[in-house]
Amino acid sequence: MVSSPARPIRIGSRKSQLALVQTHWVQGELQRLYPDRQFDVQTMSTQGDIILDVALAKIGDKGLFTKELEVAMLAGEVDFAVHSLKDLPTRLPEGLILGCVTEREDPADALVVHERFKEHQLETLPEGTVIGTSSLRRLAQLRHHYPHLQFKDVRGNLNTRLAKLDAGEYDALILAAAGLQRLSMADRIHQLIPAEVSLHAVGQGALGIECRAEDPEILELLKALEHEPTSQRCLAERAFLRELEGGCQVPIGVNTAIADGVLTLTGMVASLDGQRLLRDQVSGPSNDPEPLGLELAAKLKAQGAKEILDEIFATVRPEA
Ligand code: DPM
Repeated sequence: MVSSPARPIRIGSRKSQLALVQTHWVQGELQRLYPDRQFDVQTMSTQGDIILDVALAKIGDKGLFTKELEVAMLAGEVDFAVHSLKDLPTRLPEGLILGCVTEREDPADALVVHERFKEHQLETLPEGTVIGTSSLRRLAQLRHHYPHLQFKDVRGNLNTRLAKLDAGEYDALILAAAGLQRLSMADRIHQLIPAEVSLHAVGQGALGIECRAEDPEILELLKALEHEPTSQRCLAERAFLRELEGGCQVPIGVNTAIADGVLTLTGMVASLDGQRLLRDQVSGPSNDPEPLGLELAAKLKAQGAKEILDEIFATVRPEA
């Protein structure tokens, strides 16, 4: 008997340029590794793509950029979905898991400036400079270090944001270096912001592939794209965020490094005005990353992190 040909594999993706670049990269890698299989991409819009006129922090954080893709996976319409790991909630719906984490790009935040500020660095920007960001994490940390700067919400994809900057609506933007790199716009990076000033978001710079928990065939295929050190770092970061009950829109930042089998996780929680900023660090074996996240969360809670976060939830999302 002739065995039936293997089914085509369907990859779910958002439609944004960045999402498509990321998904096509995954598709290309898998195609190269498994030349006999067929990989198709199916795109869909998510709430985060549709609601553009409301500040991100006000619409909550429960899978704004992932829900529609998750519904399609659970319905069996697509087999896995490629996300920017930082947009993937730390708690996934029943039946879905984080199947693979790919090698991380530089997770740092980057300063992008309008022409007229090209002689400046972050530390020399004058009083009243208007920085575009919708990230409470970037806002709180920059206010902490540079209280004389002004902040203004900015939404839309990277091209839209850069066009608004160039049109003069903002003096500068803070964006993830990784996103600019993936879109071949690394030349727009004016300065990489050091971790001492801005700790990056949990999972920033890595791709997370989400799939059905009970799909061994897909899980096996995805294993080939897993980058273990990135995965260990991101699992520690995600455990930290999960334990602090923070969704994607909270002033929580992290930094991780692995050396000689030891993972060091640095984390911070800040108030929106930047006046209170708690920061601490833990280290432990990199092959058991999640307890480190829990340990760091407990340390920051003991210093008042929960009170800071509760205040923010009450002011930013009174309905939550
Ligand atoms: C999340 C945040 C932002 C995105 C919040 C944060 C930035 C929003 C803004 C959770 N998702 O970082 O504190 O600055 O207004 C997003 C970007 C990328 C994935 C763009 C960016 C690309 C980098 C990556 C939006 N999601 O951060 O500049 O894949 O890590």
